Amino acid sequence: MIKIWGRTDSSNVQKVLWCCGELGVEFERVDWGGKFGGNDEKAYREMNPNGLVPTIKDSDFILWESNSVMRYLNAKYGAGKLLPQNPEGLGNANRWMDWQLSTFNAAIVPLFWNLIRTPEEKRDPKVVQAALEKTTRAWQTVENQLAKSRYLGGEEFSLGDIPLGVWAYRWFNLPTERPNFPSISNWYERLKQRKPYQTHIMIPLS
Ligand SMILES: N[C@@H](CCC(=O)N[C@@H](CS)C(=O)NCC(=O)O)C(=O)O
Repeated sequence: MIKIWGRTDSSNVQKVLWCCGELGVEFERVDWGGKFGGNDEKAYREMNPNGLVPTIKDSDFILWESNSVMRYLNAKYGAGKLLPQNPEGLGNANRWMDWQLSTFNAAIVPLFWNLIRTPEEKRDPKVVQAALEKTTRAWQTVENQLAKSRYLGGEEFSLGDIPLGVWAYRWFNLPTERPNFPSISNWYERLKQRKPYQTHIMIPLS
């Protein structure tokens, strides 16, 4: 059984938990990071020099970076079933995964932190407004893709949907106004039908 270090309200840990659910991979999870601490412990840093969550251990193999962890689990326990087999679909799925980490996160994280993890009196309205505008522009890019395909990697659900799918739940539950993105809404409705999404992602925001 694999071991996962990471708190359940971390978006990057949630990706791995959702992926395990899709693949039927059993795991033991330890609350780690955030209010649980542990990231600076020497033994943890030896596994993950970034001092971040998640980290996984599968027998003697240790891996960090949430998207890489999902690709590993899919290759080892899913025979690759959660990634498109055709090069174009694979390229698309990988692109949306990488884009979430490289671009989308920078837009939405300040919004999430201000609205969910900061007491109301300490929120910065300027940061909230700027982040909302940036996030809306980022979702528009996703909307344009989902107007052309049911899922981000093509017509079938894939790992390409997980990183942004985690944030879709958060976006639709943030206490803020949102423009209407019909294709994203339809995609989100489809994600909400998935059991691992219900279990690991649709939990109170914290
Ligand atoms: N690129 C890394 C980012 C990991 C990351 O930033 N994790 C955050 C939680 S989402 C973290 O460890 N924050 C400090 C903490 O939880 O103590 C990944 O995708 O795994």
